[in-house]
Amino acid sequence: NQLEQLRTLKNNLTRFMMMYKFALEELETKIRILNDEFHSLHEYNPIEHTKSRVKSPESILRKLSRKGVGDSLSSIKENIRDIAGLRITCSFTEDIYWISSMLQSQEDITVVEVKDYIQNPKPNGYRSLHLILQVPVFMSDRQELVYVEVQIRTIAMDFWASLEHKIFYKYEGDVPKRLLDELTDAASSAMALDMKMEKLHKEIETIKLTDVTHNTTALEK
Ligand code: 0O2
Repeated sequence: NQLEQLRTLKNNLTRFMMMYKFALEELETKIRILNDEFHSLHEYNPIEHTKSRVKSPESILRKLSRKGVGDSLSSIKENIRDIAGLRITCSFTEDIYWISSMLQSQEDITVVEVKDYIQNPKPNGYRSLHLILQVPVFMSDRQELVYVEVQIRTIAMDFWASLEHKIFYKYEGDVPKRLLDELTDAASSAMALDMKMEKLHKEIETIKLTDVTHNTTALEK
């Protein structure tokens, strides 16, 4: 009957959305392990923070109609690959590539797509490394390969993207030219800051290494 059908639909939908939550939890654990291991070896955390979200049903529907694809669960699963989103904010640009390669080399992860907006920033100045991954999720009666979009950026890239996002929404996409120019200019400043911070960080690492070598040699004498 109709009530039974509704109940089945609700259960299917709940399980569908839960799959994305589980995939995010798995990835977050992987990231925490990498961060803790890195910290114990190098005495600093490459990851400042992570943030995950499951896309809202409204946003999924908007994207479906923008892409002009069907709204069955199998179509949503295949066509909307950022239902599960994980954003990783790092200290330095080189940490972004380290985390990305560590994730990509894990056996249970499939790399579907890599978009490098750091090597190739968007015309507005947006920079970030995007990975579309597939993560296996084991449930009581089946295994699902779940798409997750991972965005990896520095604090400066994240600062810029959050402000740009707010401005874009405030003006509903029709941002005045003066503000667009200022945003592009701010993106260059953010890039310059990233380069300067990374240079300083490398200098400090070299000094730390020289100190260790010096102390070890002194101990051996
Ligand atoms: P939200 O609310 O953050 O989820 P695709 O997913 O491949 O169909 P697209 O746009 O080609 O669509 O993917 P892309 O370029 O990888 O961008 C996807 C996400 O990256 C966006 O998600 C944003 O989070 C972020 N992003 C991309 N370009 C910009 C930008 O110019 N400014 C800012 N602030 N963020 C950007 P959503 O779904 O648009 O939004």
